Amino acid sequence: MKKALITGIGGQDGSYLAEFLFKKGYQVYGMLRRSSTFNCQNIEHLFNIKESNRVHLLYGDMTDVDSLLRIIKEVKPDEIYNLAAQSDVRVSFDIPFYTAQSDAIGVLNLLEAVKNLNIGCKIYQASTSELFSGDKREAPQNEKTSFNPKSPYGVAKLYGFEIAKVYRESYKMFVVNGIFFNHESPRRGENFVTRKISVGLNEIKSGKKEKMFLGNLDSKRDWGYAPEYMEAAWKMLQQKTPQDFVIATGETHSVREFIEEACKVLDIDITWKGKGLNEKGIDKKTGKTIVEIDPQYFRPNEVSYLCGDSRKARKILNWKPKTSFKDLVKIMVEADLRREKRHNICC
Ligand code: NAP
Ligand code: F7E
Repeated sequence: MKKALITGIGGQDGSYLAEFLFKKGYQVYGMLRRSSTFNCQNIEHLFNIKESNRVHLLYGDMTDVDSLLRIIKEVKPDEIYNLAAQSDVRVSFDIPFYTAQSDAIGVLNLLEAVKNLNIGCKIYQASTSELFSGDKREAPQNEKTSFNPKSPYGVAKLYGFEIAKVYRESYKMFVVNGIFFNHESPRRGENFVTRKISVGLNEIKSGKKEKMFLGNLDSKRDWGYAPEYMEAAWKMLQQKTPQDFVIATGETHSVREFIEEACKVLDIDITWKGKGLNEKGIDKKTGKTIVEIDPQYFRPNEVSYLCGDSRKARKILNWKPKTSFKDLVKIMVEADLRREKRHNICC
């Protein structure tokens, strides 16, 4: 039975990947960092099923090389999926040192641990479209587009990308970078914009709050559905030779479009009034303002336009996205609607 180690198993991607590998018959090991509050909501269900002895959790941290050595020595995985990271781009401007420690040096810690233990396992490194500048003239972005990150997060991830390549080329290790564009789901953290909108509009609809505050509504992202992206990560490790891939839908939408689509799902008729910081989203039926701009959500620097070209993955991995933008929004908003209803019954 193949053994896979997932760092960041409790996050959005880690939880979907754990499910996917479990279904494929893997013995799944997840690295979790210690927290004062329970941080395994996304994977709880995996422990309530038959054969739950195929999922194991171990405490460790990307910034603590000793914990990585201990875990890798104990597990001896065939595949490692390095998903653990301080993944919030805006927050990376507040905590750039920690972001560099976990997202850049953490990758080096992992590669060194595998090299020194001489385990010979395959490694997937979670890279990102935040490596690109977001300049529309360079879109759609693919494996050949130049990198020009705009945030401490992007720079830390660029180090992770390059050091993974260096270890692949210097030590003949099987290490691959997945340059993944934004991918979302009902398990997305609530501070990322898609989930913030999905949760926020449901709370407005149920009367729990009056309005929500957002940042740059004109920013454009290539949003896909997270579980499909985890299949691509697995496929990348099943290739004969290690290579990097862009994974994206090839469609781009603005934050404003995401809000409009989410409003349709909840039968809210939204109209926009004003410009810049004074722009407001108004519910036509009630006349109430439901969206306002708060400059605290702007970033010191922004990646404005992302649209990925995943032709290489389509050809070599035989991977393509299945969920449309419209369906993704529906999946997320309806999941939060059910959650909101359950919550209202319980409280
Ligand atoms: P996520 O939900 O934020 O999950 C990240 C996970 O990493 C969390 O479980 C977190 O644990 C853990 N973690 C953070 N710092 C750690 C550390 N120092 N040591 C050990 N664990 C640590 O992120 P995601 O959306 O699943 O993304 C997975 C990976 O893909 C990340 O590396 C992200 O940067 C990258 N990525 C994501 C996207 C996307 O659109 N989702 C696109 C491109 C790349 P806690 O729960 O304790 O915080
Ligand atoms: O922002 C704009 C914001 O935080 C998307 C991470 O998974 O994907 C993610 O990074 C856009 C940005 O994701 C708000 O300015 C407007 O332009 O949801 P986000 P992200 O920064 O694209 C990449 C690929 C990763 O690798 C990262 O780990 O939405 N925006 N108003 C807002 N964003 C947030 N968070 N909150 C707002 O109120």
